[in-house]
Amino acid sequence: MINKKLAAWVEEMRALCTPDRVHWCDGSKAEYDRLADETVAVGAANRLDPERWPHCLLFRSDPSDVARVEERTFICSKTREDAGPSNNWMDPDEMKTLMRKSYRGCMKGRTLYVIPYSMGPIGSPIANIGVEITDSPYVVVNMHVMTRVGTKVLEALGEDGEFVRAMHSVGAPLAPGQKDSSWPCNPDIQQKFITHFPDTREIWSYGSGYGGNALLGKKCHALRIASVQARDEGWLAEHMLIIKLTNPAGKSIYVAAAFPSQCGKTNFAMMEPTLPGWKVETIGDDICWMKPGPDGRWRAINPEAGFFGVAPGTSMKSNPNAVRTVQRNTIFTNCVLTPDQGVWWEDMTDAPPSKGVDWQGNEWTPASGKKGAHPNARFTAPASQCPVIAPEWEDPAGVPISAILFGGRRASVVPLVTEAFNWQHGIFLGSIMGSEMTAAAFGTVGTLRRDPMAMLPFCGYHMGDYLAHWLRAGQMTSPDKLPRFYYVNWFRKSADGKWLWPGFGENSRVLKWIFERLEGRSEATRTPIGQVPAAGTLDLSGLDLDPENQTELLSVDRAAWLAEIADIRRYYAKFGGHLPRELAEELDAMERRLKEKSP
Ligand code: O2Y
Ligand code: MN
Repeated sequence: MINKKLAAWVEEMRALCTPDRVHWCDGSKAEYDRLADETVAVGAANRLDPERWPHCLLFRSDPSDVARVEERTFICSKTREDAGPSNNWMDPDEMKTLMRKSYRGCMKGRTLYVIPYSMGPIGSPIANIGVEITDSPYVVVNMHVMTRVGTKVLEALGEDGEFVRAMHSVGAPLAPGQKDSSWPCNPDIQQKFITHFPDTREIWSYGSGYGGNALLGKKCHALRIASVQARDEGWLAEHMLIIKLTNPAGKSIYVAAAFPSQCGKTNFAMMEPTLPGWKVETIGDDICWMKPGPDGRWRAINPEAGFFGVAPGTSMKSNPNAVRTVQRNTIFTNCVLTPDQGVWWEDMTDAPPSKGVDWQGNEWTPASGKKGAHPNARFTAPASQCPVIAPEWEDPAGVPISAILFGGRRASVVPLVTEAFNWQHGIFLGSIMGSEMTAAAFGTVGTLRRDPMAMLPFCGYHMGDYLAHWLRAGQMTSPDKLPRFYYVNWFRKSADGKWLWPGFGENSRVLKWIFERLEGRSEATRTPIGQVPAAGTLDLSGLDLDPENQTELLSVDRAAWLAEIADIRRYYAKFGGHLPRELAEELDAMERRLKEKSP
């Protein structure tokens, strides 16, 4: 028996969008294969060489539709105040009136697909169900990979279960006889809308078919809507990867880590440690939902079932496990098509192919000096194919988190690793984290964008209230069960602009120090900003690091931090009365410590 609210909602949207057909997705392999064949038959996708790239597809998007669009993303909570200063806001009724006009008749000539999906293993107490309506077969096949889709979800939903309503249209109706484009969308940026109604747990997306704008289970549901559900229900929905870390003695812990977009989260989540005997296994590469478990520890699941990773820069050097993951059953978007029906992207191999077809469908050679793949080209691959996926990655009970890492790209000021003094101080460190921009899309390259807990673009309510929720979370379990916080920075540079830290697999050295801190086996030195590794406790064996660099990596430059304080005060002022008093006190306390003669 179909869920009554679902049946009514689908009928309402069908009547509004007037598609030619309605298809309820069952989530089967046959369904995936049929849709894949259809996209190839109409010229929307290329099938890659079945010998070398079995069951892989390549799509090319419209040049206007290549990434998330923050400026067209709205949080339509009841009041502007609820959405806070970091979100675009519009009154929910006004937004719906406006968007209904766009949705009216928008699926003419197309199929309306109903995709029941579960974020998290079906039946897990931490998982949550959504239903996406879309007119994009690209979205359907991607949702098959990124979430658990189909009849089994409808069964779990039952007749009266609640679900997140995720409405999507590419916004490109077809007149009778009109030939479809290979990437239908509304190319006018002002006509793209990625809107969220957190109070009613709804998402309405229009005009874009790309990634986070269209695969609504990911950023829209699992972060923006879920962060509000988590606030209301007493749990945490975070922009964090999750790894399992095992020491040479075979003891394992689980670590979550928040890094802003473009900071190498997927690489870190699949890292091959350089330290002998240490092992990193993947639970998730982007999103983490955590609830207090029956044992009083914070238990985490990866709500996703696949990876939607950035292709350019992914190589056997930077992330061999991602390269191995995407060899089959993978959907590529905006990569180069090689003459042998394979895919390529910048920095995938030392030598580029002699020629190919670029992401815009034009003949391309490396000598052209142009990029062949779009910088935000993507692979969509099943998590189960990752060679280092942890066996328990789908455990419905989740995994207990021992440590939470925060980090960003900071060329100066922030040491390699700093341990927070306590929960409140950890939230403070998470609230001041940020990254120096690498893409002009988000501001001037090199300028610092503060991004508390990497959630700035993904929090469905006021960031000040969000930080207050984190402080409350510290009271939800006994203090000895709480994870500890670490602020990390792999991107520090010397005065002459050279990287001080090699990064990648060498980051396992920092993980080893954290592991040993949690076991009470490693020493730390107290500084005004937190605890840094005591001399000799960070394992640098076999690493050819200049002793001066070693000192600089862990140094706390008081003058630079005092300048940072002034910037944080300006940043905090944006939160107005929503800034938790505890965080203002932490800032004052850090300033006092920095001005004291000794730590
Ligand atoms: O550009 C997009 O639509 C994707 S953005 C994305 C994808 C996977 C994981 N993280 C992100 C992000 O922006 O944080
Ligand atoms: Mn992300």
